[in-house]
Amino acid sequence: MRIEEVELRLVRLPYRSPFKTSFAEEVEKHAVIVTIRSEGVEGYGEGVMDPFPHYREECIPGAMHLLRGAFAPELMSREVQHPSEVTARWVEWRGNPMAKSALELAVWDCYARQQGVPLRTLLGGVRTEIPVGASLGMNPIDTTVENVTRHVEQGYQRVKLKIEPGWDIDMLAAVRAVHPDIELTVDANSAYTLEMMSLLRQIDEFGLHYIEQPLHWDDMVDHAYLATQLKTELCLDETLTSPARVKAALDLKACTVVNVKVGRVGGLQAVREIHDMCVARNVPMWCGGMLETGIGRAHNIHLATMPGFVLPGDTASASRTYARDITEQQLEATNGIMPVPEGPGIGVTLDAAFLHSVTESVEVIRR
Ligand code: OSB
Ligand code: MG
Repeated sequence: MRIEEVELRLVRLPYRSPFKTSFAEEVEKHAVIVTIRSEGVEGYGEGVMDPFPHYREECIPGAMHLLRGAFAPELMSREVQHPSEVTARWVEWRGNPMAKSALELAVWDCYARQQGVPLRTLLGGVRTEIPVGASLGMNPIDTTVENVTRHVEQGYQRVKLKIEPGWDIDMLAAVRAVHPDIELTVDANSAYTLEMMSLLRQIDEFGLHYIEQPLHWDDMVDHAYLATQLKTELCLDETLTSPARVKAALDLKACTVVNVKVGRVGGLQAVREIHDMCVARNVPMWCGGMLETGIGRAHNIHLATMPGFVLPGDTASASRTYARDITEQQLEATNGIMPVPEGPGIGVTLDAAFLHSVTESVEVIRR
């Protein structure tokens, strides 16, 4: 395929309610929506960087600089035979997996649309619907218990609670008092250290399936030690930024569950490599989320159809997060099951008028 244009669009979409984690309280989404145009067909990708680097170190201004000045011009300078080869062409620019992923995803979508097949077919997906859980931001304890109850009633297959030191034991005790047996996990987004071992041992007593990223956002060694100290399994998120780092984390036994986010690991080809490695080692995976708009959410659904995604992920109903999404199709789960959007590519299209109303800036880079 010959790519003629890359469009970079910054959008700002309000959340229905603020999303509070141990690292930030966010009231709106800042997304980079990438559109590529090739032989009359468009393809869409989404960048999950934030304006400032609170989750990992990438941020929107840096990603825009690289997309505009490096990845997009390189992509248009030569034919693409297959989307799986694209990110390998950018290895001379180190790191920056989220920026690379935003553009690579658009290439996969465009290629699938040109072939007239759903993206999941190109990925060897085996499911036409995926099991989903939900990630709940931090709220007062009574609100949290109500939120858990509502999500359980809606059929979500697991509930994940955001925690931080001081926002853990009482909250978990209150949730477990009402829901002793539900599939429950916690996500600390790097808020603990090994000095807090007694707190971590208390968290260990709540029958959680796993604890997600308790320690430093780039660490493996301390997580490997922590894993020897707790009964509860560890799942890494922030630390896993490439197939090589997933391999290192598994070799070190720093985690036994893998959260895959396509942006964090550098695109769908990286996801495929991680997938095959985890399947070969019998390591359960699930698809994480970054509160994506309908574009990124649709990509997440397609990738989670691959056979190794055996645990319910975070790709919940869009309506939990947004009053109105930028896609014409609303991505909604029923009874903890998210259908895969039908049609070629990722199966969703942009709602042009609404997209326009939430756009901050647009730039088009041409061959
Ligand atoms: O750590 O999984 C995370 C959202 C933004 C940044 C990091 C995380 C999250 C979530 C929300 O937990 C998942 C979602 O609903 O998309
Ligand atoms: Mg996480």
